[in-house]
Amino acid sequence: NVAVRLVDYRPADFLIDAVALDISLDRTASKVVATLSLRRNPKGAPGAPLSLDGDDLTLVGVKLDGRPLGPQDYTAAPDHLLLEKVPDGPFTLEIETRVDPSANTQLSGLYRSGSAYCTQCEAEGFRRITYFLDRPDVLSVYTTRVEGDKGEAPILLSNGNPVKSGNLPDGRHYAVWRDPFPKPSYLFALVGGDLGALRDSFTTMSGRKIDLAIYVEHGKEARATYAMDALKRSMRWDEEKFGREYDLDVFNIVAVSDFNMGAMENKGLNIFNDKYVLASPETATDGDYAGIEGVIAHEYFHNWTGNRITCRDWFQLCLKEGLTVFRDQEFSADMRSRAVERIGDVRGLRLAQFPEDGGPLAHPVRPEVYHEINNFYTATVYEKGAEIVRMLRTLIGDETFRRGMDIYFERFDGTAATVEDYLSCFAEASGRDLSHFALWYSQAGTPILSTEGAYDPQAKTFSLTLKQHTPPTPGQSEKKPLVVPVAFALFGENGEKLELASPDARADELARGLIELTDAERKITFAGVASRPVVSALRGFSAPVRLEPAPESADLEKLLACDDDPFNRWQAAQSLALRAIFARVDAAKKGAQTPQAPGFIGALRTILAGADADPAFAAQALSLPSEIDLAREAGHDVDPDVLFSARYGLREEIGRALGADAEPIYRRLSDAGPYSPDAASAGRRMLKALALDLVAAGDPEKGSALARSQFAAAGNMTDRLGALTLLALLGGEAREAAFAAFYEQYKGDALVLDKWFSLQATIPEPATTKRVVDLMRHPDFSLTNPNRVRSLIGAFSNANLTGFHALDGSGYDLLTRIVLELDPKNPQLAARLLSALRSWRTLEPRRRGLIEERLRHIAAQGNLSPDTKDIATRALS
Ligand code: BAL
Ligand code: ZN
Repeated sequence: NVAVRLVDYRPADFLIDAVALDISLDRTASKVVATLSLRRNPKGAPGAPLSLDGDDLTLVGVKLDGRPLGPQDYTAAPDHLLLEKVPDGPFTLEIETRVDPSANTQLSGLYRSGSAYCTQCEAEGFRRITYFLDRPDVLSVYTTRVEGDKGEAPILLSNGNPVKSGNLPDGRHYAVWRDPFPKPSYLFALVGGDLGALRDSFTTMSGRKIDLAIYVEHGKEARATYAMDALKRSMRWDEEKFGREYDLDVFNIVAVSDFNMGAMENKGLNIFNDKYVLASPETATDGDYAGIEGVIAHEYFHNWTGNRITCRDWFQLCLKEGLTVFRDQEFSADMRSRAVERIGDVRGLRLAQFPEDGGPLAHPVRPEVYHEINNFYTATVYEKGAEIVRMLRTLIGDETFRRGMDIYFERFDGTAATVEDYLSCFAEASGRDLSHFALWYSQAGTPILSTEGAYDPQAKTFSLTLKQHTPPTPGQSEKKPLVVPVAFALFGENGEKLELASPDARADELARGLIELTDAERKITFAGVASRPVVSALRGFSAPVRLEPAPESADLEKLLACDDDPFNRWQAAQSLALRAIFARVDAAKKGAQTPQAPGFIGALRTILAGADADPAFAAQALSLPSEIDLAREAGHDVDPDVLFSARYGLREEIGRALGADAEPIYRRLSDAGPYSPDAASAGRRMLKALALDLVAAGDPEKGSALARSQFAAAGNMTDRLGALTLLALLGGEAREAAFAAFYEQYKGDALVLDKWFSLQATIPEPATTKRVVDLMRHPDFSLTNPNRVRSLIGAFSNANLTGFHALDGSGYDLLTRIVLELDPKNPQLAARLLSALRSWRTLEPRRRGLIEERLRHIAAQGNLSPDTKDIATRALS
């Protein structure tokens, strides 16, 4: 693939005002007739030929203003249709193509999932249905007639409102849909199938009644109840928080089981991976419920941030994705515990985005070049993109942020916008120059923030020096200081929060406890400080940076006890845990005696004692950083086995000390009533699982007995899977028996079986590679279903640090084999799996060498897809 560059952006030479699609569904030869109302774009190149995008298309015929064209009038290939001469005035072009949905294993364009027909057009799937100007800045009004067999596809859906439907000869029927809102082709969708529906309605703030439906496999309608509830809450929330009302008469969601992404925001017809729709207490965990709520909200919120205002080009992807992630995070924070939500979001950012930013795949939130756009649906664009929006709100304040959003909706509705357009609204609302802030969009890499305090007991002053620097990333060796909002507070000897007075900070900075660091360094001297204070910096994780080094342990223990910012209380516990684990790592490397961590364990005991006040928070604070967290924090020469031993050892030390305190908590929480997915109940279950883990860490036999009875008696999937997770770790006969029983119970349920595959793939022991290989031969394993592939291979390579990185290279061989086998079938999925190797340079030399060999082997394959080639090449760069 050639490089596409932001600087090369040019408006399209033609506009397509209206599209009339007539699609006749057939399993192997669906007929597509697209009638495009075209005219020259006044902003395009005068006299330019008409060049339409295609991908794997079979052309049947072309008509211009109703007149059939001959081959002398155009050049056609599977990937383009070129008309050198077209009228200067408006004209229509009718294009007939054939597509084979059954052969479409890429799951992009029109394909089959089970017995249903469905589409996925973002980013460039529409060109696999018809020739088109398949770019997000060409906005058209669509009318879609879908025709299908009445038995095979009684449900025929597309974007917009239903216009008419009727019967046809030969057992066929049709439906016509019209979407009055101009949209880019990537938002087109179509579904045909025999599906059940859960129906409801929503009355908007102006009193319009919207018909809602969620289409699922027959018999699973009840499992969409929670998704429907989340949808209605999302609709209300967007009205209340952003003044955004829904605009069509219907809103449809369809759940399919074969889907590359989580879900897709097609106008009025969201198509979802069924993982983010279907839930019942017996089949879904609390995490699944939270995921459904978040993704339903995310796709719904796209109606305004993404659909009504879309992106000018794919470089602006964060404009819709970062903003919409921010909106769904805020929604979940309002629906659940704000503090726990923030902790979860930051954990997610550190898990997925920090490694991206710190490795060879690093790219700015708004990239400047790509070879394959599908590889830029990344944690950087999404999650760091959301953090930028959050920082903007932090800097200008909630009210001004809302005013800026209002301006954005007002001014750019119906357009394809840019990051500059977006920022201009907030510059106007706040009166601030945001040009320096905008650097967050173009500079890659995670900044490192350090704080240094100096107390002067004579002068009663405390000087705080903040410094920032960003390590180089591929293609960006020189980094500039960014605008970093540092939320902070000082705590006195008795844990009291100090009033802030300093000539070195603006009054509003002192009043808000928010320092704006805009240079590489800033020193602020606070006056009237009676004793050496403790600094709580980066409260609420006010910027996506690494704070290094963490405060001294005594200060962390104090923050854990007195900080009124729950995020930083949690962070203090994490930092103490990291210190205790890395002390063990250092001792192991030197062959020294294993250090104990009495201070840390004392702090955990206090959290456990007060856990009832906020069980979800306590569970988060008591959870040790994962091995993946440890590898990231170590940053170089990572030996997964050493990290595993150190973490496991500390877990045992904590278990021996706190198991007796944890057991009564576990028993008390086991008496919960019927399952409810609400956040408070989920928090209690989270604490219960944590308490059980503590008991098992100190006394594995007792833990195993409790886990076995919980597994057998569980009334919901959260408890059952929690018990199975512990049994999987403890090993032995009990583990195998539990896995067998679980399979027997759920063998007909794909989403639950995904959990069964995943959990086995993440057992941290050398035999797991063989288990994964065996599971690939299991009758329920299939390379054609992305959820199944992710559940086994994705989980193994991303979430099993010791197993995947086994020193014999067997994990790397397995991934290489699967990526190469999958690549011709589903390149997006293959490329995504391969990106598990993105942090290879942080490993110790032997593993680094093994991975490099495999990456070079993959990159050298002659017929690699652009997707996989791009990841392999960049990973080696
Ligand atoms: N636009 C792709 C799926 C999503 O981010 O909502
Ligand atoms: Zn999105």
